[in-house]
Amino acid sequence: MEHDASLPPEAYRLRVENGRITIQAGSPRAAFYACHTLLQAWDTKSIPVMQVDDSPTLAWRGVVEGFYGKPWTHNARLHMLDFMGAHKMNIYLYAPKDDPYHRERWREPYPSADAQRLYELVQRAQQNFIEFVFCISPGLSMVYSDPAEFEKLTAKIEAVQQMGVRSFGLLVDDIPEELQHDADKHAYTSLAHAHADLANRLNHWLKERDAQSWLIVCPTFYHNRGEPPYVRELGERTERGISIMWTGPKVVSREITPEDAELFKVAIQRKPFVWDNYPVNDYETSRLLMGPITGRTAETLQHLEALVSNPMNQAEASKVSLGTYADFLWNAEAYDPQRSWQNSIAHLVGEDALPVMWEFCKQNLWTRHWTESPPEVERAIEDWQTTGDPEPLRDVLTRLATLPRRLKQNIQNPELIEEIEPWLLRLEQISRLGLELLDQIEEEALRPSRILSQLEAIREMSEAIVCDGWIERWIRDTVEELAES
Ligand code: LTM
Repeated sequence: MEHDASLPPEAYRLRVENGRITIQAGSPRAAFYACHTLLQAWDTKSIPVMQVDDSPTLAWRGVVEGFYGKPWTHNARLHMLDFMGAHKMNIYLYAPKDDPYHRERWREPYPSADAQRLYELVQRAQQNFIEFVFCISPGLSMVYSDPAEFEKLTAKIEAVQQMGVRSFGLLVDDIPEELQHDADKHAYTSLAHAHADLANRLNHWLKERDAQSWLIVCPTFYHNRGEPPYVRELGERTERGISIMWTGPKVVSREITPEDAELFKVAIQRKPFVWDNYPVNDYETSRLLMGPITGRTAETLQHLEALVSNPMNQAEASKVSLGTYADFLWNAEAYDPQRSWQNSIAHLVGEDALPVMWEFCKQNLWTRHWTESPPEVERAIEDWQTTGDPEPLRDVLTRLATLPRRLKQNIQNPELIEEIEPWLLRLEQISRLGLELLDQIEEEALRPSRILSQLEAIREMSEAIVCDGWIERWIRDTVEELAES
């Protein structure tokens, strides 16, 4: 293994030939990635002869733990950092909205047990060559112009700096869109003025202590095409070198085009740092988002500084789409969502369990922001409605009803099973009820109140939605129609 200073920092050359493995790398991180490529190619018996010249499409690729609701557990985070390292992701933003010390109680220091856990995360990130970004969200209550408030902010940051962290996020998303305090209304002409001033002061404070430090700001208006005056003013007033986040044209952006990125870039006078709200499900906790990332292109990435995915509250389940993010961000030109999706699932659950897990993922792709073509069962329902033949629909429902059992038999990942249990249960119960309805119709023995009360009982058991809710709707509509006629 040798250092080759002529290579870009994350690039490596890997040769497996003549019984020798040679790695030339632009940095220790690149050498680490070369080793992971070797591990990927190793089938536990041999490593194929190969020549790999590799480097990423985008410089910063990773995850922002930035959702509302139950934050990930400590173990889930540790495993996530290992997962990210193995997938050549290099940045993790710690920003769980419901960590009280990150947002509501931002002024207070972390209790020692929490600080210890944070320290362990920082260490684990370092082992995986991941930039750990500690984020703080003071905007709900901070008096920006008050020097005492600034001192509290820097005291909090200093404690994390001492853990070896050099990158910080100042997040002012999801706060009032106007200045709240009289002192600030006197000191500043606008919210953007206050945010830029705070960011600049914090950046100076950081740079004085460590010239390599990095400040990333998430603005209050983070989803647009650069139109709000706030965005332009923030871009103008915030010093170069401070990064500015953006979620695309929408909060949850189905697409982020190069044109969108260019417009926002011009407004903020730097490349945007994308906070990508997929596969996050905090706005619709009844759903899982198990699809690959789509709607962004290699060309989009040329306009960005970084892209981090905001995942689901379910850390393990999020790894399906995160694996596809990793592929896309590393080699966007070659990215094939379907192939990457299957590889990602296989990596998570093993080759043998791929077909059954893939089947499960296909039943969990929809939210109101993220629509896909309808599930297979919807087509089977339509066919039944037009032909009257129940058999194809019976086949689909039988497959769905047995999917949870088949999945549990094949998957050795208890954390994943625990996370997706409500959706497994719903899939089994609702498919069985659908089968019962078909039987009753066939036997001309429909018992509407029995079916509807079971439907209600299933609904009350959990909020989980599978197959975009098609089976529930079909059962209810069919029973009501038949009962009427
Ligand atoms: O997206 C941003 C910058 N902020 C919040 C996130 O914390 C939240 O997870 C997502 C999805 O609900 N939406 C937001 O506005």
